[in-house]
Amino acid sequence: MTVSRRTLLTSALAGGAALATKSARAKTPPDDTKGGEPPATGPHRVITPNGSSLPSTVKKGVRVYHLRAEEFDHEIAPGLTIKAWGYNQSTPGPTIEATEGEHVRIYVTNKLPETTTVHWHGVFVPNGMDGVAGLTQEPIPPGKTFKYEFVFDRAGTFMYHPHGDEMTQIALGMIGMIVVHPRSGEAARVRDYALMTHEMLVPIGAHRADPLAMNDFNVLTFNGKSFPATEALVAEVGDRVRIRFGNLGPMDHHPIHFHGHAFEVVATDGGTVPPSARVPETTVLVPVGTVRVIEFIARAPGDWALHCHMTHHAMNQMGHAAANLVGADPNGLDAKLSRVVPGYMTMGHAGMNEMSQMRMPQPANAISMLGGKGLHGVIDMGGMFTIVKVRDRLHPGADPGWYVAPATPSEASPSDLLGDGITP
Ligand SMILES: [Cu+2]
Repeated sequence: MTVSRRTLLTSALAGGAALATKSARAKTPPDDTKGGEPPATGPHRVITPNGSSLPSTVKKGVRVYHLRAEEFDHEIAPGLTIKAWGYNQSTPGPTIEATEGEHVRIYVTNKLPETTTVHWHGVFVPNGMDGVAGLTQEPIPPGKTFKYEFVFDRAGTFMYHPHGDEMTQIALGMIGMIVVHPRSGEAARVRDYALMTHEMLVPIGAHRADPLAMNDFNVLTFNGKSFPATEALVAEVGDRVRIRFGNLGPMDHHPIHFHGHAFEVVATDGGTVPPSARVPETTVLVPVGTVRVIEFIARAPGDWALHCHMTHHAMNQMGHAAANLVGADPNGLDAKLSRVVPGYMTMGHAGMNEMSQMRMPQPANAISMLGGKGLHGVIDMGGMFTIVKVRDRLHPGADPGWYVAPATPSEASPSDLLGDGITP
């Protein structure tokens, strides 16, 4: 589990960038097409762990973007690479960032074998730009490039996805987030993160998610990655941290739980939650088709888990059809099967933790029970699980490593037990 250099650098810069851009907002952005090649740039202030923001250029006061809908190889975690559909070789697609009031033009090139569209979920667009195949537009044929044009008339967190054969296209990974920054800037320095949840059913050994799946999803992701491939989020004690959760998975709502802190839901894809309506939470339910934006102050140093609280959503590619062996005595079975399968050992009779500990040989292209390595041994979590690394001070460019706690649980001594009247 490492934090990439890029994440740390962008995290460290995020606060400063938010302040620096504060004064330069209300005017039309300068036309960066003058003087040769336009720089690939944009109002990048959100960190998309394991992802990126979509580059843009400004032409005559209009911010211009280009999305390419296409198939590509995508690694969920080391050991599992799938044929995904997404945008610009990425699932989720790159985060689209803009500033409130900006006029934008978004080109969409369809490199898929079937038609597609893009719907701007939560954005108030003119009806003709709403991206619903058949209802508001002709679908984009394979090989063609269509353009969408509208104004981001309010700040907020929104999403984008196809609205034509969405069952197939979303199932294979066609989702993305939109962040529109307020023209007035941020009231305070904030570490701003975007995390999209997704779920797929990838049969063991297969290279493609099953678009017909309605349950038994076995690949659960934050920004297209399953733990231990999820990049950690970082913050310094005292920092205001914002996490924008978006769920464009096919079926499941995700109760996302954060350790060691309480937070408030400050916004949804519908707008800002009035302060009087906010309540302290440690888990936020992010239903399908919604955004939930949380904010908290990083209160204590540590490696704090952030994960879906549905236990099957924080694991990797378990076969849900496996027999329940918890509590079974497999000794006789092991002995008999060892005659035909040397070294055979029934797994799972003392719970599932042993399976991540043993590092069982895997079938090709599968991450069943892939766990992470932690300071105290194997982390037998997977799927929709990541870590928020809070430190007193972060050093830009340096991996914060594992947090070494001053105290962890240790075995009780006989005098502890006696003194406190505990009989094991
Ligand atoms: Cu979940």
